[in-house]
Amino acid sequence: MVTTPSQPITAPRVSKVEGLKERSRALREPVATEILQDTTHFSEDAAQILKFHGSYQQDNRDNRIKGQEKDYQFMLRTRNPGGFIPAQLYLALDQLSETYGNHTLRATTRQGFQIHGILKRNLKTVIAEIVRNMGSTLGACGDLNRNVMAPPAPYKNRQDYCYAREYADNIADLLTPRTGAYYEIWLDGEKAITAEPNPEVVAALQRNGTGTIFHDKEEPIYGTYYMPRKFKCCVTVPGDNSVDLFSQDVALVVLTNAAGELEGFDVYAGGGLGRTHNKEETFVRIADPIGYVDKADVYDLMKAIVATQRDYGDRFNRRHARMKYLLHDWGVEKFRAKVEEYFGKPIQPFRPLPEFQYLDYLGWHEQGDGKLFLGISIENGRIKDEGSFQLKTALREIEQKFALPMRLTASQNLILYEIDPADQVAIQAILDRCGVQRETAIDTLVRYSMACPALPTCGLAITESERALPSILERIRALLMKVGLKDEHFVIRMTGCPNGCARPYLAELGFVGQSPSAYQLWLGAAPNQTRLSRPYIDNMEIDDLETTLEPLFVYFKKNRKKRESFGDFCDRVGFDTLRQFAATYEPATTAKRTRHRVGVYDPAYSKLKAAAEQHGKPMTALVNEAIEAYLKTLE
Ligand code: SRM
Ligand code: SF4
Repeated sequence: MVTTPSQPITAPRVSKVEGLKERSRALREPVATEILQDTTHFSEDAAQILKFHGSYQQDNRDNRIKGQEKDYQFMLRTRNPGGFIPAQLYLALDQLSETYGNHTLRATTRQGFQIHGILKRNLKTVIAEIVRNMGSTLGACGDLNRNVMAPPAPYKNRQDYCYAREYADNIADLLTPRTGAYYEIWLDGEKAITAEPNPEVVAALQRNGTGTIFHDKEEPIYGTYYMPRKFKCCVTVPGDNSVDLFSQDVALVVLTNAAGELEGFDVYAGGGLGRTHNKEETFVRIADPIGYVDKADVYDLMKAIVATQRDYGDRFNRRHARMKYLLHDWGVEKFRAKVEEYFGKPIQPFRPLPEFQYLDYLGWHEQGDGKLFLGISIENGRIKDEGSFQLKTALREIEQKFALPMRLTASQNLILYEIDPADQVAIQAILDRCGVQRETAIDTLVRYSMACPALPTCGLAITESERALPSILERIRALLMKVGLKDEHFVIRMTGCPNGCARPYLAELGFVGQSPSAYQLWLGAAPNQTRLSRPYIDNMEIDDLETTLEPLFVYFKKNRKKRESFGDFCDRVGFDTLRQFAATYEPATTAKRTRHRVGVYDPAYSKLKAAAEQHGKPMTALVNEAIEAYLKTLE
């Protein structure tokens, strides 16, 4: 029996950000006033509201000098459901990053692009240019629904994939902020040319149901206060976990009938990875199965879930304001019952699903209609030109010549599609000439790794991440060689703080910034990202990487089951066993411990990189040769 929603409890006190949202006049102020001022940066209050427009105020932390003004700059993030980037938008972003940014583009872990390094005086030009080129940054950050993810594979002959992309677009439309502030501030009121919204979405927006819609003309779903915190969704298909669905606030799984027609969706809710060191009220959580919904009801169910979090999410403690805490505090049954009150009917039982797989879609594939698609690996998502590696130039040349649509992936890579088979050789030749490695040549540790940006742009970073991971992966590969696991690979992810932007808690080996030169080590997640990892070491100095990991790898080699992955193994044997073995472990060879510094400034790393370029060899090949030469000296 479903009742109408009870009145949400009004929090006696709310956080400062709630007041800012209320006074912002639907996200207009103080941004509208301060953008006109000739200053290098916004006030703190305006910077909070600016996030809803897709921009973060940052400073280059490498340039901080005590007593001097910070080197202020802005990060802009695009919002493109399912990672879709038309060729025209890509070329515009490429040009904007050259003219106004730091000459790089960064593919994010939620299928968006970021430009870093924009000055305040150029922010309006850059946003306006993005919108005029079919893009948007509205709602890419802030307390509302973020970029909606979907599998990036552009299959044309798989109806389920087509539905996943279509519904990701529609849910993004449903939950887009309606305020006119964005166009008033950045385009002087000029309206963007966008595709007509889906009529079912328009109808859903007008249907009040049982309290899901506010009587607020400007923001019918969000109302004056928007959401208590960020909100994240994805739509995927059975078996495809290219979107890390268990980390999402809401994940929908497309279910089709035998004829391939859409029937409805399985629904998961309550995932989230952000946490704070030493704050026990914050923790990582994977999404729970909530139930099944028919396709006709999916928008109403999404509205009901959003309304539940909107009205009952914690508006006082922002650390505790994500929907995962509501699920944790209430339990699934109570959460489901509250959602049903808004939904107006019972949610149907969850339908069984096959096992999920992690898929990265790198390399050449048929897209199902005679055309091809190509997945290109972007190390840590950074599209740049550096020495003989000219990925940015290659993509520009390809887009100028072939105007291919693009889909960004949730693992910071990209897919070019609609490729005429006659153009395959020419496209591959551009990539080869520009030093972009084919997926088969990439070290598998690199292929399955991710790092967040961290220093120098992220204001919350405690340690290096993007700049440190390449040298750390080299060291791990060398260690695997040493213990006789030369071809082994597993998912490694690193973040510069516990917020978890590169989803390290779903990696088999996760590094989480703990103090300037130390990381927490998380182990035991499933290789298909369906189980969380757990903290194995709280504070590992990066110098101790080899001494920490070597016993684990040796024990893994000796005791793993056939084809058991590192994450599954650590989970199965348990951390007590691993710790016991590590405590008594004597390295077979007494390899001298070397001092390592974190990041691109690591002298050993820079030397190796220069040698690799000079000899035209991958860095791993040089490391392997050096290890083999060293081992020979011991024989
Ligand atoms: Fe994130 C904050 C970068 C995906 C959890 N994230 C930030 C900020 C904006 C730092 C800040 O608040 O000042 C980072 C900007 C760094 C920079 O210099 O660019 C930042 N987050 C990123 C990106 C670019 C990382 C990347 O390697 O690609 C990702 C952008 C995705 C996008 O296109 O929208 C990114 N962030 C994530 C994810 C992964 C995901 O969404 O799938 C998470 C964990 C999942 C989750 O939300 O539970 C994530 N970011 C956070 C949090 C912790 C939120 C929480 O629940 O406590 C923060 C801090 C905050 O919100 O207070 C944060
Ligand atoms: Fe910044 Fe932390 Fe996110 Fe890395 S994980 S980008 S350091 S907030």
